[in-house]
Amino acid sequence: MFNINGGNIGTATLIQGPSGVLMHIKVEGLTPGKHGLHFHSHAACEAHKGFKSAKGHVGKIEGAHGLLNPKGPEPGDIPNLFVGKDGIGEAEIFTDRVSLVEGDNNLLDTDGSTIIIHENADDHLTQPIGGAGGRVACGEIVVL
Ligand SMILES: [Cu+2]
Repeated sequence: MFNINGGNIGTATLIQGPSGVLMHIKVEGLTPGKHGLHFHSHAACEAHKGFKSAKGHVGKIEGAHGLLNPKGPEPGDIPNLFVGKDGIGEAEIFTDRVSLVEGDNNLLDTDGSTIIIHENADDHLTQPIGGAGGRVACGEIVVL
């Protein structure tokens, strides 16, 4: 995971299980509090472009963003990351709405995918990104 200055702030590891993807993320140097966390649809982390080239959420559906949205959620929606006073954020998150294998919402499809950490909390309801604000960190999802 890289911040907007290109600095390496940590790692996210994803594992495909029998019914979904388990992610462990640990990052540092973020502002304390909740940060929106999503899977975005293109494997491109360009800090000088504000990580905009990562494009929108995986499986974007207009009006359907948010884990608490009756029309949602979008496949790329996952819970917020909590960052402590020490600037460290760590979480284990499971979702069955994306995968690392062939099929719908495959994070390893031809244009790849990214994990984006946003500036503010995702309220899981406001369109289009839960009021989460700018993109502060980005990680391309790759096979190691
Ligand atoms: Cu996002």
